[in-house]
Order: sequence, then structure tokens, then C-alpha cells
Amino acid sequence: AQQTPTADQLVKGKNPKLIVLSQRPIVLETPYDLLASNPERTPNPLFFIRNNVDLPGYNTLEGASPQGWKVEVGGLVDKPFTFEASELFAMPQTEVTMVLQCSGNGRSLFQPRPSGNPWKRGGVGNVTFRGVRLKDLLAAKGVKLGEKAFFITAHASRQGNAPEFVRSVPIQALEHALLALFMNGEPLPAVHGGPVRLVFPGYFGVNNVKWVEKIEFTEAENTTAEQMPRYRVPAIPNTHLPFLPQEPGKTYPYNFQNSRPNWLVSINSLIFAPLEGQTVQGPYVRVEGVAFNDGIVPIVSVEVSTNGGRTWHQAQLATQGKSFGWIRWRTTLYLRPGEHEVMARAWDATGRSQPLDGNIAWNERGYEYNGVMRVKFTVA
Ligand code: MSS
Repeated sequence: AQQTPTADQLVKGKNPKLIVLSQRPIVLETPYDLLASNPERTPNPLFFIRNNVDLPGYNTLEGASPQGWKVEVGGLVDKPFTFEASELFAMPQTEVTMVLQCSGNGRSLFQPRPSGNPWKRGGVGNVTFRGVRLKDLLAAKGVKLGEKAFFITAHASRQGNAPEFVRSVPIQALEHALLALFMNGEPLPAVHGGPVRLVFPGYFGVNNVKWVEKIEFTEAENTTAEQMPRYRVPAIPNTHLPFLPQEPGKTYPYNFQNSRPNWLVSINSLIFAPLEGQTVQGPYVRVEGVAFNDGIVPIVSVEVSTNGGRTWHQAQLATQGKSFGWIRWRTTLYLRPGEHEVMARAWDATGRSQPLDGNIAWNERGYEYNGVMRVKFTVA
């Protein structure tokens, strides 16, 4: 029998412990204990990979040469232009720490199991990108947007006959859009989109186009498969309902009117300690983790419960204010010896929170899971 290659054999420089969800395209999940043991930022060797389309020769943590890498900017602008990735290094740089999360993260927690890579909770990381703001580049080139530029549509390189990968995000995303050149202080690894990636802080992973080659300002969303029907959830547009609940197991006739794309990251929280199945010393037990949302408003509280959600106890937040990166929280509980289950739930300043039953958001491709996390552990 053939052995499945390990993560480091598939992508040079990756930690061999990453879980191989797919070899082609390459999809690697960060084991949860390793995610949890790096609560500030997720190191590059541990960072998850989700490729829909592999770019031949880019399976390494090493950087990719910016020389000769051209990016076209066009669509609804007064002066279309082309720039070379290498030009960006001489421009003012901006740094942003953000959660990069696949919209399929948590998919295997949905019942019945939706189609797609069976992510547990490790399709996420906290990362610092550094590069040039797209709006600074437009200003430097003296380029103005047309009145009907409602979307930013980014196209990935198709070198080596790669199939197309295109995503559209609303024009509001221009405010923080970054042409990333560095990841966690290293030249942007080729496998994470080097030499240049268009990242949108606050938006799900899929929107952060690696190996960007063309940026268009458009009146409508792109119509390729990654925009429709993939990477969407059922919705009634222009309502407050975050998604339209589905009968688990049923298919849905996706179109632009009855669904919305996986854009803004939904509010979520993770428990980093204790870990599932651990035995810890009591009676005082430190419980900690992280919480995040789309960065548009602050997370205002994280609560924990050890009685199945009947009562909740407020944890302390390490930082206040809006953040595209995850924020840390912690608390100490007084617990008797024996088995316990702890739950965590975040709230933000608009009143958004997480469903107690994550399956309420069931959808056939298993996107945007943000159900309250539960961890079973033993107090000695
Ligand atoms: N880009 C490109 N070019 N291609 C592909 O495939 N994918 C997506 C993004 N971008 C892609 C891109 C996804 S889908 C995700 S998640 C992300 O990316 C990831 O990242 P990394 O770096 O980690 O790999 Mo889901 O929502």
C-alpha cells in the first residue's frame, strides 16, 4: 500500500504534524493542540493551507521572486494600470494582524456531514501580514474609482495552466485591503500566495486571493464557481437574518438572490485550555482561549458555562477595542474533582453571538460554523 505523504513532504518547511486533508489540491489542517499552544500568532510552519487551485512549483514556505510578477488593475477606474510586485517594497508599508479562517472550518461538526474537506477546528490561524494598502497604491497612481465600482474582484495567476480562481468582495473592503508581501515577519511564503496576495482583514479565507494577478473594480459579483454556488450560504438579502436555516441534509437552489457569499468572518471563540480529554489539577482551574469577529465592532464579552449553558460566568478579555486579530480571554473556575464540560461564547458590540447549537446553520457545503465550543475534561 502507498503511504500518504506527510505535510512537510507536500510543502517544504511545513510542520510534519499538520493533518493532510487533501494532497491535490493541497489542504493541510493545523492540529488543535498546536494551534492552542501558540495563542498569540500562528507560526508559518503550523499555518493551515487551503488550495482550491495549486500553483505548480509554489509548494514551499520560501518566498517567491517579485521580479517580473505583474498585476493588472482595471475595470471601473479612470486609468487602468499595471504594476510590478517588486515596486511595492519601496512604498509605505502597513501591518495588520488578522484571523485567516477557511469558511469551511468546523465543517465536520455539522450533522449530517456536508460535502467538502472534513475540517475540525484547525482551518484557522492568527497572522500578521505586512504590505501596501490597495487604496494607497491607487492614490499613488492617481487613480479614481467609477461610481458603479461596487465590488473588488481579484483573479489569481493561471501560470502552468492553473484553472481560474476569482473572488469578489464588496467595495467597503477597500478600506483595509492589503497587498501582502510579508507573513509573520517572513517574505510571504510561496504556498501562502507569494510574492503578493490581496488580503481583506475581517473576511473569510476564500476572499484572500493568493498569487494575485488582476484586480478589477466591478459593478457585479463575479460569476465563476468560487463565487456561485460555492462559498455561499442560504440567506434572505437585506434582512437582519445572518443565514436562512435549512433542513439538515437537504439541497438548496443557490442563486444571487437567495444566498450571500462567505464574506465577513462570523463571531466565534475557541477554548485553548483545558484541552479535550485532559486531566487538570483543581479546585482552581484556569480556562482560556481566544475570540474574534469581523473587526467592525469590538468583542465585548466572552462567557463560560460549566452547567450546559444554564448559567454563564464572564471571562476577562486581554484587550479592548476593535480587532481583526483574535483576542485572548481567560478566567479561573472553582471546580470539584470529577468530569466537567466547559462551554465558551463570545458577544460583540452589535449584540452578535454564537448559537448554542451550531447545527442551526447547517448548509450543504458546511460553511461558517460558529457554534459554541464544548470541552470535556477531568479535575483531579
Ligand atoms: N487563492 C488562490 N489563488 N487559490 C486558492 O485556491 N483558496 C482560498 C484562499 N485564497 C485559494 C486562494 C481559500 S478557500 C482559503 S481558506 C485561503 O486561501 C487559505 O489560505 P492559506 O494561505 O492558509 O492556504 Mo477557504 O474559505
